[in-house]
Amino acid sequence: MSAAVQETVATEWASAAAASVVARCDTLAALTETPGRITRVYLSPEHARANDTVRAWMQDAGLDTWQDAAGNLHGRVSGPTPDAPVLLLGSHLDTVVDAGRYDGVVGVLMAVEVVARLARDHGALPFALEVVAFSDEEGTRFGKALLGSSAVAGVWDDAWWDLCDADGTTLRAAFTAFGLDPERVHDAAVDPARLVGYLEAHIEQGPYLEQADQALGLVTSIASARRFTVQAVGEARHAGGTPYERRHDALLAAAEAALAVERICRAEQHIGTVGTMAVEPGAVNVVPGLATFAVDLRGEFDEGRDRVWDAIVAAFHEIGERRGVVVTPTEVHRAPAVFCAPRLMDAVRAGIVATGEPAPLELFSRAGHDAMSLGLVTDVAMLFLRNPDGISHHPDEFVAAPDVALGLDALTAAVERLARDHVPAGDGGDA
Ligand code: HGY
Ligand code: MN
Ligand code: MN
Repeated sequence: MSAAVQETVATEWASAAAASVVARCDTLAALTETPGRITRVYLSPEHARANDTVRAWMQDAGLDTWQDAAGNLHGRVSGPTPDAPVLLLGSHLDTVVDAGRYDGVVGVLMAVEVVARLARDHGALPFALEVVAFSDEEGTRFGKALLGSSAVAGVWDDAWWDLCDADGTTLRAAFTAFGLDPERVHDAAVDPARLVGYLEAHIEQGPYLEQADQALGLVTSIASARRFTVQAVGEARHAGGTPYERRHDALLAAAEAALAVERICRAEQHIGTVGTMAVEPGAVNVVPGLATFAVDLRGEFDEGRDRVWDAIVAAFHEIGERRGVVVTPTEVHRAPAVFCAPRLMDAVRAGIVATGEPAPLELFSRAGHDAMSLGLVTDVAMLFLRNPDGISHHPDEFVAAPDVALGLDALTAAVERLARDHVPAGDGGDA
């Protein structure tokens, strides 16, 4: 993939740091459960190895490190006093199945570089800087996304312990096997009163920065999301002897339902995807009796998302009635739209402009991010990096090192701006 045409030139530090970030993304790409593909899920041996690898890099950079009670990795540079407020930066180290190598990872590694530079070159900032490498943003293993950042945000729900992975292992069992204590998970929660806010750099996972010929973008809000597992229960029958009028074909009902998701979402300018489908009994000469599929639904606002979901459920009901198949959705994940904080957006926008880039494209993130969890308890903002052709959740996912370099300069300048404008809590500030 050719690097994007770059007008603005990053600093020498940023160019060197970007080369290291990209090389380290390659190193982490090798920590996978499936050689030749990148798959690294929550509470897996690969999760542990990724934490070990990034912990060493954090320590080399002079950060104090620890793993929290939910398996997230933290690296911190202290503030002027032990009770100084904390600015969080970071992203996630887990991946989808057969993932790209930059989703989440590049944001974690950029945060480490920026924090190390500011600690080295800046002396005491008015707040501590803490990088969080979240352990489960995707929800690949247990279906529920944002588990790691939910724990840090203090919104972990103990009802999740019975979630199961594809092998039937519960979240509780996997947690314990990883060496974590389920009874202590709530210890991972930060005190929102001590937070200055949360900044996350991430690839766009969409085509709009490339279309605008811009290296960096500013996120306005993050998609409102809901995820469902849907069961279509029909009747397994002989593929030869069963006339069509006597069939209750679960696969065909599910197929119609998947097309209904696309039709309704396109008509309503929302985003719905059926990403998995399993059929039973799964024999060439048996009419399928059971189909199980997943729906990922997103929108800019919660109200619109929920209205679209109601229309989808009505379509499922009509299909089921007509085919004599019972179609039952079960919600497994819900995250409200999160709106970035103007105060932090101003800092990120100023950071981008300080690199010499024009005022950035401001866009709504169709992808979910850990900032959705943190946005429940503190101010958040996100810096997007140009992601050629918007390819993501795919091995061809790419980000050009010069764009990473500009992102490093912009993120550094954004933190410097927050430091300059920081008003201590006692003087009317908010952290
Ligand atoms: O699914 C998403 O939007 C994110 O990549 N987890
Ligand atoms: Mn992702
Ligand atoms: Mn991501």
